[in-house]
Amino acid sequence: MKKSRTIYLMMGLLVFASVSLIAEAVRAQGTVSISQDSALKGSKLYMEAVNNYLDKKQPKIVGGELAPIGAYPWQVSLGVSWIADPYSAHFCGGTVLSERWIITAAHCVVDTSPARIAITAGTNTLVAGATRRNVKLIIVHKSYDPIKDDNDVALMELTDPLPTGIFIKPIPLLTPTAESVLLIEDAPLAVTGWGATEFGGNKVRDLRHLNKLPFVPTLTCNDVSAYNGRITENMICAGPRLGGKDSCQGDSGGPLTVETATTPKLAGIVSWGEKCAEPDKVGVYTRVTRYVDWVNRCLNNAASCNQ
Ligand code: 4AZ
Repeated sequence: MKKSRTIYLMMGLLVFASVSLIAEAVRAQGTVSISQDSALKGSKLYMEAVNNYLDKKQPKIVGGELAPIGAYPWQVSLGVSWIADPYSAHFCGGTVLSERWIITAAHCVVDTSPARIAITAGTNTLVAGATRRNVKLIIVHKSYDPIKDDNDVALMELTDPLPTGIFIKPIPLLTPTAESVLLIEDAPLAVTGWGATEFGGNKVRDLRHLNKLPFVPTLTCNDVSAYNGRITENMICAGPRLGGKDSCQGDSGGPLTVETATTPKLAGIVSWGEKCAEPDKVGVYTRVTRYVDWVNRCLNNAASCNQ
């Protein structure tokens, strides 16, 4: 009698323990959030694209126009690799440097592993069927400073080469010597992207451009009415001081180019700004000429360039 009671008590305890364990497991599963799932981690912009996609939200160049087809064959879209629709997947822009290399902003790809990104190239319209490539290596500049937005530059190596031709074409980097002649007050620059057409607005399916964005000298851009000393020697500014025309959210990482006597050159990378298209708060771009040697070293020998 006493023995069987002990057995019943033990069995009861066992059942209680198992049920509690299962309940705990179910509860734990319910509380796993996107940000805690290490398989779903990425840069802030990457996570925004993921969350918009999961929330089924419609997924931003201000004051621009549709870019002519094939006019910017170096432009690519950085997308979330597991989202099939390139428009929903899009979270940043990038620029083709060669068949296997893309340059973008560090803030687009920091904290994001290569397998989570796919690039779309050779198209103005972000639709299925466009050329897509996976990424095998991300090199974020070792001096990237997310607080000051300084050295906002990164390189990505693709797993397979891009078919270069009329619609996909690398663009050369602007050199420091050319820069001193070309980047002068009000020199017309071009910026492109699938980003928002207003601050807080949606990204767009068709590539847009601004092709007469005036270069703003650093002295002006650092004025108290503008960025009050936040523009470092690794940044350039472009945009009308009255506002109205600017790059915006979703354009980050994309190209700012300058026409030369021969072919256009990459002068900047969309980096930051206070809101978009506001008076005095013109767009701030990574100054590409500062990284010509670094890029060349990385493209030659990715293993040793970041020291
Ligand atoms: C952004 O949030 C962003 N006006 C990009 C560019 C600019 C502002 C914000 C420049 O990605």
